[in-house]
Amino acid sequence: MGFVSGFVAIIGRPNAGKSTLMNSILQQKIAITTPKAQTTRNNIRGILTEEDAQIIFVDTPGIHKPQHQLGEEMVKEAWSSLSGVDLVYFIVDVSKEFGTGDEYILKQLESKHLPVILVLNKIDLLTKEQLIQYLENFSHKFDFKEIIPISALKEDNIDRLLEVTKTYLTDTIQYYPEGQVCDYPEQFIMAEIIREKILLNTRDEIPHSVAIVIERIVSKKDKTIINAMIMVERDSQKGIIIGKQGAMLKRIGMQARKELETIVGTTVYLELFVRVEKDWRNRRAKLLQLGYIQTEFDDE
Ligand SMILES: Nc1nc2c(ncn2[C@@H]2O[C@H](COP(=O)(O)OP(=O)(O)OP(=O)(O)O)[C@@H](O)[C@H]2O)c(=O)[nH]1
Ligand SMILES: [Mg+2]
Repeated sequence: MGFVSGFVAIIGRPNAGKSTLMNSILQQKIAITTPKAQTTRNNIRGILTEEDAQIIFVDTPGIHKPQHQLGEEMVKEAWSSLSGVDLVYFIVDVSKEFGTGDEYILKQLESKHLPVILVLNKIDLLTKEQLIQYLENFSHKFDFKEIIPISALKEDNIDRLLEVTKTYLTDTIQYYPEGQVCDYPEQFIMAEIIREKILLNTRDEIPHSVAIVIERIVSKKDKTIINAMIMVERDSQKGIIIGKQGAMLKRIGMQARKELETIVGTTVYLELFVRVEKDWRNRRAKLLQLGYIQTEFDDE
């Protein structure tokens, strides 16, 4: 077989392991991952280039019932990933029961007429018998082209998934230059890394109420100065993010700085400040500013 290429959308409920799978395929952290649902907010392309193939994976926000405009945009974004793709991975967390959320996604997928691979993720959490039971309950729910059990976290059976994926690709164009692994600017990943540290250190409503704006990056030979604004929805949230005598903000800043240093390759001076933007998740102008709505005109 010669060189093949194509696009694969990774679709599923929040927390199924979509971003973990993408990172594990690319052997690099492209997307942030956390135990909190609704971590990913944008479609993110990850590009795998091998001698015989280039596969462009689209990691997407988890499909859920939206509670505000941000959620609506995220779900819209996830579905928009399907336009033009050659293949869909429908990824489920086998440690969770098949639910109405999955049922809803499958119903929507029916109308798309795309080949779908059922990716059973987190098999490290089940015994063989449990997995077989799960399969029996699930496999007849849709005309899946293939069913592939994996562990995205433990990197189990990923090569098999890729091997099968290549058989569904028919293009021969190399879409991206060799060496390019993702499609977003460095500023985006900087903001995401800071958001990840906040998600990992906070709970309840806070993770969902936070957005990051990179306000300034100054690159010098041996240091990078990054100013970032943490947007929250209420004064009380601001207080929690800052913490007692600034302890929480300090911890978030330290964790983010460490990781930022590994990607920019210099010492990083990270200056964080917190601003309250009341109810930003329901304000169109804010969502546009934050890049959660691409443009005024991109609704297919
Ligand atoms: N045990 C186990 N945990 C996993 C596996 N894959 C992902 N996880 C964990 O599941 C959680 C969610 O993973 P994510 O990759 O952020 O999930 P997601 O589908 O991208 O979630 P959203 O972006 O919120 O839609 C994280 O804590 C991961 O470490 C796996 O194969 N096994
Ligand atoms: Mg994700």
